[in-house]
Amino acid sequence: MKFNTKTIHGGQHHDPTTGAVMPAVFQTSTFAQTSPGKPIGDYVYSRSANPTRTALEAALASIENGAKGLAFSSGLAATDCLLRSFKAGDEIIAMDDLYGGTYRMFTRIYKDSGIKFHFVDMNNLDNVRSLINENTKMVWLETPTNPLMKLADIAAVAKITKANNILLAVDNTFATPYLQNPLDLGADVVMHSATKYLSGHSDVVAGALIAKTAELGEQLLFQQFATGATLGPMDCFLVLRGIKTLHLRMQRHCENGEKVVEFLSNHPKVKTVFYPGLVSHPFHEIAKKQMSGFGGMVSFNFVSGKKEDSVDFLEKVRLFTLAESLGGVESLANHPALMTHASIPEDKRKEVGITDDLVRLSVGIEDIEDLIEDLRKALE
Ligand code: P1T
Repeated sequence: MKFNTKTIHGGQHHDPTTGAVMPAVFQTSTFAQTSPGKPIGDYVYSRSANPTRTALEAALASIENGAKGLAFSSGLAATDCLLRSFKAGDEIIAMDDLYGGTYRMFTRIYKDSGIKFHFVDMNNLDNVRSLINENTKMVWLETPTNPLMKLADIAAVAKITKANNILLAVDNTFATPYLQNPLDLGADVVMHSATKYLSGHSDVVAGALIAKTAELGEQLLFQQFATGATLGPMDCFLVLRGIKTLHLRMQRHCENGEKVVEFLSNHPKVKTVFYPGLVSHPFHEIAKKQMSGFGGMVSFNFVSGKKEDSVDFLEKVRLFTLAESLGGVESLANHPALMTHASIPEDKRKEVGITDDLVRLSVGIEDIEDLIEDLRKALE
């Protein structure tokens, strides 16, 4: 099945009794049993499984080419579930630019429980090789990164992790499986903030893990069931509905993203545009190799280098809504240093390049002429 068919049909079937094309929202916490331990159907209690969630999890596994999909109450809940696989003394190597909430979880929750994190520039994979020792248990990639659009060569990192028997996890939120398939490139598990492109309509907070093997899927399923951050039936329905148009939306996000990049790149007030589709982007060659398009996320900074210019721009945009989050049909604009990445200490932010004049755009699927006009006016 091709990807554009999988988004609609992957893992899905009509309801055998009613013929309903979409699964019902099984808004129930529990399921009747005929005798103790003998449920009527396959379900017992909605934390362990719920039919609407089963439908979404099958769709997730299908679009990411994995053996098992799991749906969580947020992206961070999904990451948290994966991290529970590790114990004090274990070491994890991650990229040096990550979503602020992921960085906060690594450094303020799990570091205190004895797990050691290394944050490295993955442009040079010797940075990864030189850190590996017998305690190294996972490499965590976010590619492209939020907000600097850095990339890691997934296949090259996978060679290293496989040779050393280390798990490779990829946060595929920005690219989505429409543009990039980490499990096909050698990753073991994919994570999503399904709040973003997968659901696509800014109406739900959700997360996902997709395991390459059934064995890893079972381990994560146990962790999910035992800790309980599962996604509710209505939210599962919304994500499932969103996935059905993922390919169409992503196509337009990419088209609009490229046009916004072209406009910004030629604007006298704009210094650098961060977008993997730009030939000048330091990771462009990797992007061409592992992504089938460049997406709708664009960051840029100002020639003046002034925070006031970025704030002034963000106060002036009208069609772009100033808000956290990304990946919805509507265009959003964000100030990473003051908003989504404020939890990263200032010196660390500056070190990686999240400057006070950096703006991040999530380019939506509106008419591109209206979007450009909005940006033009806000940059006046
Ligand atoms: O917000 P939540 O669904 O828990 O997902 C966390 C998360 C994980 N990974 C990436 C790459 C993300 O961008 C996010 C959430 N990001 C935002 C809310 C934001 O505006 O950047």
